[in-house]
Amino acid sequence: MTLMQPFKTVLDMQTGALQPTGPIIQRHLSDMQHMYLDQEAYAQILAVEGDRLIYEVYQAPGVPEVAGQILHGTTIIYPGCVGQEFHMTKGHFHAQRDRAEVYVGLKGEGHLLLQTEDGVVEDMPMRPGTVAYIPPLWAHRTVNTGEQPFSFLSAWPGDAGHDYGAIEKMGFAKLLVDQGGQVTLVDNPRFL
Ligand code: M6P
Ligand code: ZN
Repeated sequence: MTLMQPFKTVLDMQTGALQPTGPIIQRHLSDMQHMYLDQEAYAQILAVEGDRLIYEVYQAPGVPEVAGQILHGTTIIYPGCVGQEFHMTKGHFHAQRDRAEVYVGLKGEGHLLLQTEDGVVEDMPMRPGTVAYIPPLWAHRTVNTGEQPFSFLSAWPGDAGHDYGAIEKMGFAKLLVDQGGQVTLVDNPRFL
């Protein structure tokens, strides 16, 4: 391994942005076409309002994606729903299944959904100060269940990689929906 310079970034606690940052990933509604259950609501939003920004990821710059390194950054999920389903990240397994991750809640209110390959789901509410441990073998998705942006810090092994395949096809076994103002976990009818 080559010697690398230590560095720091500054986290803006108000917005969740990192400074300086590496590339910023922005995911709009159209990047998540088949991920929301209510396809009519999806099409309606695109037609009437346009391609809304769902979430952004700021990744600390210059960390090589190799074993031994710790990739880290912040995610900001903007508030809102598609149909009844709250705004969320795509969600992924680590390509190397035996790699873990840590999330720290910064601002706003959300949930971390975790799921095994067998479809067992854990639902973990997250607030500022929540430190969530995502063990190896669990897929993970975050959901903004509040009315403000929900931001969190994450750190994961440099060689973990992202595997979106299974989640893109079937989603998670459970969905977080707004039922008359109540945050409710329901079965995903598309999950087989
Ligand atoms: C967190 C980390 C990142 C991930 C991001 C968005 O910041 O887990 O690795 O990329 O959330 O989640 P996704 O990649 O599932 O859209
Ligand atoms: Zn991850």
